[in-house]
Amino acid sequence: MSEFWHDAGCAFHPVSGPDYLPVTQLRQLQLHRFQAVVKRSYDNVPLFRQRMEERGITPADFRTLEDTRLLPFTVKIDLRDTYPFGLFASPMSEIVRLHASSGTTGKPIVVAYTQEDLRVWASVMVRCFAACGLDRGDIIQNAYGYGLFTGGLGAHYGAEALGATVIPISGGNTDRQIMLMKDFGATAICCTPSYFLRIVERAPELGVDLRKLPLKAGVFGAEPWTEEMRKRIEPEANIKAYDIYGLSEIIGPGVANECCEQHGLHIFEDHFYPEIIDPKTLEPVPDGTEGELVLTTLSKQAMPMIRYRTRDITALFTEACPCGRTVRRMRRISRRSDDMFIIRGVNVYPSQIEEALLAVEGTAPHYQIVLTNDGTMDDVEVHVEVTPEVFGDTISVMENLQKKLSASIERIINIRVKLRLVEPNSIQRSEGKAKRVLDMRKK
Ligand code: DLL
Repeated sequence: MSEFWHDAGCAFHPVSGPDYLPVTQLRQLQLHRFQAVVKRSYDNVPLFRQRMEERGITPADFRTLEDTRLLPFTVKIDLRDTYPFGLFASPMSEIVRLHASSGTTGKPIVVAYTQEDLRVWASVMVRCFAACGLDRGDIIQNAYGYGLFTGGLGAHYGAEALGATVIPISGGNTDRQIMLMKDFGATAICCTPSYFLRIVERAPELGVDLRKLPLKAGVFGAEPWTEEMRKRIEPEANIKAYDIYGLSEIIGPGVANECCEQHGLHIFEDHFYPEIIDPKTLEPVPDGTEGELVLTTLSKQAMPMIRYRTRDITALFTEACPCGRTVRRMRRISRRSDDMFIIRGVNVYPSQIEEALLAVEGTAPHYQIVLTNDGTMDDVEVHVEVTPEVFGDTISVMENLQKKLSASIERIINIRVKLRLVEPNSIQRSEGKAKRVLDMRKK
């Protein structure tokens, strides 16, 4: 990689490659790949063929990228209905890897990869790491879970393809993470932002000052996190915290990543075609407008996905990025449309609560939102940990903090919610995706 790189001010950038294609060339490539993926799906996946036939369309009808709109959306239920292998477009003899993501109910959803899919996956992960300023010579501690979850192996093969040294530690065993990070001199860590918080919290207890280690970057994703969280994390470990996005149905991690600007995630558009739709009308919205991200895979062989509704809410940027990449950026995913809960008629997202809590000094970034129902109405109580200093302070300091937090939440969501300050370390820590909402409502 190194020969393509130059110092562009804020970090090192590769100056050639698919992230930097002239836009017209990129659109041509997308169209060419889109046509191939439609044909592959039509020829090999009964569900996609049936849906095209119902609309009286064939692969020959796709002449421009806007023609994606001729196709119906694919949703998670389609993966459940065709469980386990019904959406595969390659014979099993060509499939070399399966992953699965556990849903909240019943069977997981299954995804498949050919050799070529794995090569593409590693290549998009290389682009993620490169965007975080990482290269050969870096030591990447991979604390995403290995196994059926795509995070571990996805980041692993990307880091190896980059030429970096991987520490394949997987998630959990925090004391060991900290010991190896120090002893091996890890320069980057990959994990969920909530798990990194656990590491940040534990390190001083073991006498380790993360700020003094060689660690310089965190590649954090797999769950929503906020700008406020970034502001808390970065100084604690003296690192740059980058956002990485992806989902199993599309490939796993590596769909989009922040660059050194840390302002929006570049989507690797030569492999994933993004659209933003209004989740109510299902119509595309203009660039810059918030809506649900819909993705079409442009090169996946084993399991192409056509107009997959991610449920993730974002917006595409309209302006070019100063880093020089031509692939478009999306705003960080702060929420999923199905994470929303309604309290007294108001739509609330966990990320809004996080933003409100972290805006106030004296709280630890650990919180949980507990939903209850007394038989007539839904109610919410926010539990938030206070720092040990505040916890040991007088009642009036605690009351004052409680008031400030309630006011901060009210400012953002316009309703007053119950808030409970809880003692340090009382909210369960996660090793993977954090469980922010505890739904105790009777179904
Ligand atoms: O979480 C893949 C991944 C692994 C991404 C490691 C990044 C790092 P799934 O388990 O299928 O795949 O979950 C996908 O997680 O639809 C989002 O709702 C959420 N998500 C993933 N990355 C982010 C992010 C992996 N950076 C679902 N910000 C997605 C917000 C994210 N949400």
